[in-house]
Parts: sequence; structure tokens; C-alpha cells
Amino acid sequence: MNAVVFASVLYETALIKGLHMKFQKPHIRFAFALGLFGASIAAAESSEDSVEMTLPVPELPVDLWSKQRLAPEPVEDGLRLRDTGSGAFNDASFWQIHFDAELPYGRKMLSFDVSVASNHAPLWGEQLLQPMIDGKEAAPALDDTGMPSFEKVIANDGKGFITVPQGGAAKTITLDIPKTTTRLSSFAFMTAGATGFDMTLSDFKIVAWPEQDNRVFAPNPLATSLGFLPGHPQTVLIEWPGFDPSVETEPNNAIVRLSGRGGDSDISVPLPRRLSTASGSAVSRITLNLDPGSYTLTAPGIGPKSIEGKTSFQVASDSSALARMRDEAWGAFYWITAGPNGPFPDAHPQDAAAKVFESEGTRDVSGGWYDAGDYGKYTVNGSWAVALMLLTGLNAPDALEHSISPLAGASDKPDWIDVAVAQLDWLAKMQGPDGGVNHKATTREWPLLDIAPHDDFAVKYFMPVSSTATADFAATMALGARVLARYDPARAERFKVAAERALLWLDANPGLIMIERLYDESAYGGPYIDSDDSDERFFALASWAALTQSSEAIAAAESQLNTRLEVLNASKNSTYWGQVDLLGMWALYSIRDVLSEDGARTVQGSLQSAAHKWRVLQQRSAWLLPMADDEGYPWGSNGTLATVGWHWLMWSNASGDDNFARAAKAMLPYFHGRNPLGQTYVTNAVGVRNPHLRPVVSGAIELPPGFIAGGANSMDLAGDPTSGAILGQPPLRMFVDDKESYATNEVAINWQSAWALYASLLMSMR
Ligand code: 9MR
Repeated sequence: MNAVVFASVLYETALIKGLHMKFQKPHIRFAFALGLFGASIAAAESSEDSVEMTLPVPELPVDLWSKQRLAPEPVEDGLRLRDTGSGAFNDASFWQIHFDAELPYGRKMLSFDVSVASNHAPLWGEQLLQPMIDGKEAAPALDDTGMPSFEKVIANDGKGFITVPQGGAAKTITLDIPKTTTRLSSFAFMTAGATGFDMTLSDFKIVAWPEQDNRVFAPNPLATSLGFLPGHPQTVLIEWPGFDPSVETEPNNAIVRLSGRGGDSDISVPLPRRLSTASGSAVSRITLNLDPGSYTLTAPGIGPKSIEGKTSFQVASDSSALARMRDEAWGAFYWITAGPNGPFPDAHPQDAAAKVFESEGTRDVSGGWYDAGDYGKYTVNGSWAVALMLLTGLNAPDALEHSISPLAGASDKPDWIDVAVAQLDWLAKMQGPDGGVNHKATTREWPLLDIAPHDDFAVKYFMPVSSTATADFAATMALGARVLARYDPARAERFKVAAERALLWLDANPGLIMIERLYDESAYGGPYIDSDDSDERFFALASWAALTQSSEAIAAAESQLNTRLEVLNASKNSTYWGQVDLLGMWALYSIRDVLSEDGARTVQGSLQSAAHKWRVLQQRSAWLLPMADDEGYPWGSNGTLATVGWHWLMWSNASGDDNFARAAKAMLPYFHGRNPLGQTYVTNAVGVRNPHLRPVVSGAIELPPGFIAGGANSMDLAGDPTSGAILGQPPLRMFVDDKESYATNEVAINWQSAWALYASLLMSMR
């Protein structure tokens, strides 16, 4: 069969079978893709029924781990990867080629030739590279008799490697691609250490045995694994895979069946008129009004290759599931508390004498929360996470009057204060002698993923001072001083002095001061880098005004209000660790009675406007999320969403407008499985099981309940080893519950804090 014949057979199938067209898409696209990518199909010599599709390398591979040592260059039919440094490169590097090719349904394999130059001397046995297809280690293809086409060598850590071809000749490698995979996103490879690394990969192609794709699709009704709570909207979403409203205009409605208490009933649901870009699918919405009980919703197949799909859910008679969600969300902080109050009291003794980078000195950086799945401590993010708690305590204190267990420390104060004080006491240690605050305290290299806290002895370094860290510190210390004034005046006074010293440093250093991305070629943990410190400086002034309430401090904060409101509008209310204007507004809201009339109006207007604009976005969103459908989802998108949920509830509480509480309630099921992956993003029995979290991966602790994973990330996969599996997917599908996936499945204090506070407010405003 030649290329033209193969393509036209599929095309005819599509045309003749009319309605089948949409279900034949993978085949059709395969045929079209050949034209697009300039690929060609030729009869395979090995087997009569196979077809070949050449895969031109579309671009040079990406240096996912930024080792910046090997350099790729194009060669005819492929690429060459050579060592540009001197001496042995006794390290791994990780490369990814994004092919994004449609594949036929049926048995198939990826084939390429590999050769090494004569001076390439492997350092790790005969290991050359670990092959990955779509983010998973690839297996050798099986030949016609079912035998693997080659043997991998298995390294100590279980990774399987292709070996170095002997004698200078190119070796053809064939890797299996599962029959049902109809899209090749990426081919990636980890290289093994070598002296004179010099490897060429060429002649990439797919060899396939296409088959008729007789798979059927079921609609995907999505409810909530938490159960619909009393007073919350009972909105079920239904995804219709294979239904493309731009191609199919009929039918207009589907009849879904609801069974449960009260018997069965049929409901007519309008089919969507457009696809959601965020999910790449057509989504219908049904809002029910059911009494407590168990229900099943069955959606019919739409089109000839579609069968029915169902989901079961509960309508709860009380809010106990929400109370549990809240308690587990807060309880999670214990498991990432460093020092004597946490679960690893003896771990990281080196933190008591962390080195000041590029100096002889040492300082204490013990205690506080680990930032995330790593053991680093970062001033910007550490401030953000505890500042959200303090702002809630100042503006909606009733929501935090609940107990927390396990608890970091114990005192006669409200439990949340104990949680926050553990972090504030650490934060105070980040300030240097001149009042400037170090950006982070981190290790030179990332600790291995399976290293337990008590086995991690890597030196922590106080990395340089930044103006964003100093301003966030000043804000958070000031808020801490205000909250603690009635519980612990001595500590509050210390925090006030620290805030004032940080403000004086900011006055003396009016321009942006930022740390470098790399020092001596190493990242020293996560960057938290920022190119603009004006929002952090505003947050500092606003919080100082909230603490002192002096007319001078109020005037200083108010003088920036109009600019900050413009920035908020221009950024569509961007609010995360790197953009803290809205937190400044909440700090000023806590003293609205002593602001000028104009100032109070601007503060309230900005809070109202953010809540309103997010609600408008939610009303337009197929997934009931406060994001534009074509916007993309950032790293930690669950935190972005939970932060909006927090803001809605805070503003609903402040303004008395229930519409915003309703918006926050309407979003909750998203986190509990009402998303395109059906994924519950919380670590619980039905949720995330493999978070990127070192204490768990190392086996130091069992997986605690209540952590929220970072979530869908379509903006920045930054070398995430699982990115090959999700690249090219619609944004809301770009998540994988894999311990390696730091860009989608990491826990982190900034999103944990927003999540816990969202839960507390939901519970108090039920
Ligand atoms: O949450 C951070 C995200 O906004 C950034 O895009 C990303 C890359 O710089 O880093 C995230 O923060 C990570 C930090 O750098 C190191 N500790 C884990 C954090 C969560 O993934």
C-alpha cells in the first residue's frame, strides 16, 4: 500500500460513513499529518501489512534539566548531541523532542538509528540513554514472533537504558507504542555519563500496522467525590467525547436518566454549542435540586460509536464532609513543619547553622514549614502562605475558630495562631543584620526525591537579600504583630521591630534588588524570582499602616492606591506569590474606618471588582472556574483557584453579598473530581495518591490526608520528567498523579494555605 492509497482509503471511509467522520479523526489526521509534516508512507520491507511514517525532527531537543553541557545540532535526518565541556561528563541530562504527531490505531513502533563517535567512552557500564515516549520509559518493540527487539540494561535505580552500539556502526532501535495510542507527543531521553559524549540519533519513523478503530466512547458525567453539600449548588457536568458541535448540529438535546431516591426520572439536557478550549471537549451542565441520598446519573451515547456513561454521587444531609476537608487541609501543615513541633524533630540539624552564601558566617534557619515537596525555605512564598492566614484572622476571625489536629506546637491560643507562629518564628530568622531579608535558604542541589528528612544532611545556604523578600517580610511581620498583639505582646513587639527594620532597608534601597537565577552554575532550589517589587512594597506599606494606624503610614499606603488599582485591573487581578496587591488591599480593608473616604472607597472598590470579574469569568466557563476558557492554567493552578475561592468568601463575608459565597461554593466540586480527568486533587482515599512530596516518597511517613496537589499546568513544565505525557493536551488535562511530576503534582504551602482558608470560610459561611 503506498502513501496516496493509504490516505485516500481512510478519507473515503470518513466520507462514506458520514456520521462516522468524527470518530475516524485519528485516521484522518494521520493522513493529513503526513502532508503537514512532510512525512511519507512507504511499504515496510519487514512485514506486508505495515506502513511507515517518517518523523522529521521538528526542532532541536530541549535541555529539560538545563545542564548546559551537551549541545544539540541538526544533522541530516536527525540530530547530534555532543559534549562541549572538558573532562568527563559524569552526570545525567534530559532531552525532549516534541513530535506531536497523530498516529494510526493499531500495533506500531517508533524506530530510529543510534550511533556514537569513536571517542565516546561511557562511564556507567554500557549505558547510553534511557528512552521515554510520552513521559514514560519506553519498552523494546516486539518482533513478529513476540520477542523483544533488543535488551535494555537496568541501572541500580531501576531505569532501563539502551546500550552503546559497538564497533562504530549505527544500530536501529525500535520501541513499542501501545495500540490505542493515537498521538505521539514526545520522545525524550536521559543520557548516561560519558567522556567525549558524542551521539547521533537519526531516521526517526513510525512503523505501524493500522487497524479499524472499533473503540466506543462513553459520555463522562462528572459530579463530586465530596458529595453535594447542603446549600451548595448541585451542578453535574457532562463531557461528550467525540461530539464536536462545529461538525454535528444534531441532536440538540440528550435525555439523561437520574436514579435514586424517588425512583427514576428523565431530564432533557441541551447539548453544547461549542467546545471548551480548556478541556478540548463539549460540556453540558445540569443543576439538580435533590434531597439527601445516593444517586446515579446515566448519560446516553451520542452518535454511532458512543455508548452510555454514568456516575454516582451523594447529596449530603449535613456538612460533615466539608468539616473533614477543612480539618485535613489544616492538619496537613503539621507534616511539613520542620523542627521540634513537626513530625521529624531531629531532622535537618544543619539548619541551626546554615551558611551565609559567600561568607564565613552561619545563621539559624531552623523551624517553619518546608516550602513544598522539597526541604527549601523561601521568604517570598513563606510570607505569602502565612500572610493569607493573618489577613483572614484580621478580617474574618470567626472562620478560624476551629481546632486543628495534628497541631504544630500547643498553647492556650487559637489553634491557627499556633500554626502561623511556627512559620512566623522561622520567618524572623530570614532577616540579616542590616534589616534586608535573604531571599531563600536552600541547598545547592535538589535533594533526591526519595530522601527522608532525617537523611538529608545537605548544607543550607542563606542566599542573597532581595527587595521582594524584604518587602513581603515587612508586610507579614507587621500583620503578625497586629494579630499577636492580644495573644502574645512580647512576640508581637519583636515582629514589629523586625518589620520596621525591613522598611528602613527598603527606604535605603529604593530600586529592585533581585537574586540571580544561578550561582556557580547551580540553581540553589526554586527561584521565586520577580522583575517587579512595587506590589510587594505596597503590601509592606499597607500592612505597616494596618499595624500602626498612624496618619503618616496611612498616607504613605494611600498614595499608592490608584496605581495599584490600575495594576490590578491590567493584570486581571493576578494574585499569587509574585503579585500581592490584593493582599495589600485586604490589609487596608482591616483599617477601613480610619482610612480617608477616598482611600476606603478605592480599597473596597478593588476588592469588589476582583470578586465581580472572577465571577463573570466563572459564569462563562464550561467548568465553572474563574478563568477565561482560552487562558491556560499556571503552575499551581489549584492554588490560583483556591485563592479566588478565598477572596470570594472573604468579600462575601465583608460585603454581605451572598452571590460571591455562591460562586465559591459552585467551584468546590472542581477539586473533587468535577474536571476533565475526573481527578480528586486532594490526598484522600479517592484522590491524589502519589504527590511530589519527599517525606512520603522516602517512606518516612504514610501519605497524610488533606494535601492539595498543584494541579493542571499548561504554562510551564520546566523540565518535569512526566511532561512528555501531557504536553500538547488541552490545559485542564495537563496533570498527572505521578510522584515525579513537580510541575503538576507537588504540594506547596502557598496553595495549601489558600485551600485550608477556603475550606474554613466555606464551613463558617454554610
Ligand atoms: O509555585 C512556583 C511556580 O509559580 C513557579 O512557576 C515554579 C517555577 O519557578 O516554582 C514554583 O515553586 C516551587 C519552588 O520553586 C520550589 N519549591 C516547590 C515549589 C512548588 O512547586
